[in-house]
Amino acid sequence: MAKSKFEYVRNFETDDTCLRNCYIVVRLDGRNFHKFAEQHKFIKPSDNRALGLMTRSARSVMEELEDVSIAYGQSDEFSFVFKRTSTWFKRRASKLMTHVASQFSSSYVFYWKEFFGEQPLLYPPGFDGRVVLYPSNRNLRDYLSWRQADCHINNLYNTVFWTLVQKGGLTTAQAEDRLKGTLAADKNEILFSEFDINYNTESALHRKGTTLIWEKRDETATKRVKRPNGEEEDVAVTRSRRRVHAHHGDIIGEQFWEEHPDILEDDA
Ligand code: DGT
Ligand code: MG
Ligand code: MG
Ligand code: MG
Ligand code: MG
Repeated sequence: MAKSKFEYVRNFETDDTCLRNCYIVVRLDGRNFHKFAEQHKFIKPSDNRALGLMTRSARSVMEELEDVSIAYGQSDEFSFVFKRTSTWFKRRASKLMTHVASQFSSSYVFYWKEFFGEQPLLYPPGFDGRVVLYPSNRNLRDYLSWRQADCHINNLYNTVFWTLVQKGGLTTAQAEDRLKGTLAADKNEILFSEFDINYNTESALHRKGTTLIWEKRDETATKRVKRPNGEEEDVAVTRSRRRVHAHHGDIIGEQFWEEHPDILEDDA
């Protein structure tokens, strides 16, 4: 086929192929969610409807796109890890990132009502995206540990802060003052001695965030079958199905990785 004289403009496209052998991480973060949370009356400090919707949208990304082996989310962010051997979209960073961002954003709007019910969505939310490559299993684990540590630090702070305000009667300015310079141990102590709250038994979803992975599990369903004699009967059929499962445990230590050895690929 003859090429048009305009064809040359293709050469202006830049190559953004992700380096081979590296895990490709796409992290999304809600745009201006400080304001979005206020306007949609998110519960402080953590709103289970908002977290549930984030997780539902991330699940849609994993189910609709190829090669995401693990995703981790907290607050208004979610990270998606593509297998290091993935050749999806020829590993083009812009394609991967925009597919993740658009699938996530449209799902967030699509499933809004399932989580927020009568609370209307007041304007179309947006998410920024970035791509980061990690060449080793250690680097990838440290990345995920970094995000979970961030979740912990923010959640501990926010839990004490809002407890001081909501249960302790402090103003937000007083609570901020009270927490200035305190360490994690001090914050745990305030919760425990002043409010009888043991931080470690607070919601795991809030303390640890959400990890999504693919897992094979047996699922049993009843199926109606027709016997040779013409009679119908219900029989139990068990199938092993691969599904996205949510975890709210620690991913910094060894245990999670020992229990799920398929997520990381060999460092070669
Ligand atoms: P950005 O990301 O630079 O466009 O700006 P923001 O405002 O999205 O800032 P970011 O991402 O650093 O912080 C997330 C904001 O979202 C933070 O202000 C708290 C809010 N947020 C996230 N989840 C919840 C929630 O469950 N409840 C409430 N009340 N706020 C939340
Ligand atoms: Mg930000
Ligand atoms: Mg944000
Ligand atoms: Mg954020
Ligand atoms: Mg097209």
